[in-house]
Amino acid sequence: MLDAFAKVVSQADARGEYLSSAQLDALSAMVADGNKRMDTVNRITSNASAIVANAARALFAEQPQLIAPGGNAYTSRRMAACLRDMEIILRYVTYAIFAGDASVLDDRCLNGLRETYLALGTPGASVAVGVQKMKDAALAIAGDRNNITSGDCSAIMAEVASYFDRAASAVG
Ligand code: PEB
Repeated sequence: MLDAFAKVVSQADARGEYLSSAQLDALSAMVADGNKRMDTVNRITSNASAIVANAARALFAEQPQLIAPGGNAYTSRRMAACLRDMEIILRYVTYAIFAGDASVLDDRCLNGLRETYLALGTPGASVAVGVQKMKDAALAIAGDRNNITSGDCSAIMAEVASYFDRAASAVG
């Protein structure tokens, strides 16, 4: 598992090079904008259950076959597993945002997930739709301009979106 700093160091070390000034500038910009990252993680984390519950409700409204008898989220055991899966994915996305690097999400959550869903007979495409719905909710909450110092958040919002997209395309 790497963060943005360790990633740059390991890439430079693999080439036996010093850190370049472009790399130093990029990391320095990341530090300068660090409060945006922390606020984003804090907002998503403190609204995690609402993000999961609303995304799941919207998914089941769109794909009611999932909760109909015989569906992949039918019976409270499967429903619980489904909500838990969405919560796990959201949690790893918050780790990736915090670290500024996708490797924790890749290594500990997404690696082999598609195969797991195939083996379980769980529709990965539906999980991907649920992840996209979490993305929309998380972006709305993290990008809310109320009660926050106003500034340009487009870079961190695009980064947040990319981790959700990564999770969705890993299973969809
Ligand atoms: C991945 N999910 C399930 C299982 C595993 C995961 C390993 C099998 C074991 C179990 O049931 O607990 N676990 C999960 C994960 C990590 C991990 C992401 C990452 C570290 O360790 N059903 C639906 C929806 C979808 C869903 C489309 C959006 O209809 C999910 C939610 N996952 C779902 C369901 C099961 C499951 C298991 C229903 C239970 C499947 C079954 O037992 O029939």
